[in-house]
Amino acid sequence: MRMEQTLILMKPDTIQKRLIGIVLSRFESLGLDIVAAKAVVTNRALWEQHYANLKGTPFVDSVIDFMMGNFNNLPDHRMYAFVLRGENAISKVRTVLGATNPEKAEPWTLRGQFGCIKNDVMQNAVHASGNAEDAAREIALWFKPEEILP
Ligand code: IDP
Ligand code: MG
Repeated sequence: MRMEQTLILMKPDTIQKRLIGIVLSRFESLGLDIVAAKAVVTNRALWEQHYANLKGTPFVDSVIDFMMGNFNNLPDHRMYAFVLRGENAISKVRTVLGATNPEKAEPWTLRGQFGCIKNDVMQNAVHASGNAEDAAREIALWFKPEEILP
């Protein structure tokens, strides 16, 4: 068992469907602590850094458009970001999150329940860090050290 931190972002489909509370509740139920939380107006430069690991893929630009809310007609480029902390937080969250493609996600997972049921891999409810290296990079990108509980 390892004490870990992971970055959570509520994707525009979750924001639009007003499911943030339910999603957060599922993470709290895992015994994880919310150690940072904020609402942010994002810009493309931030997303390009966040999705540095997707650079060069044919879909990175459309993922960024989607995350900026351009598909959902949200009133601004808002995003809700959280840091969760706990034993094996990264893998616990990924297990509850389910497969990237909601159509392939198990029905008890967040993506299985709240992702787009049609084969739209973009509308998959939540971003969560994939591994410890990504988590450290992503948390440093979205939060200043003093915004995270000690
Ligand atoms: P993850 O969110 O499960 O970690 P990643 O492979 O890191 O999945 O991809 C980041 C995001 O990019 C996914 O959540 C999904 O929204 C989008 N994505 C992944 N693969 C594709 C694809 O083949 N076409 C379009 N969008 C994709
Ligand atoms: Mg990923």
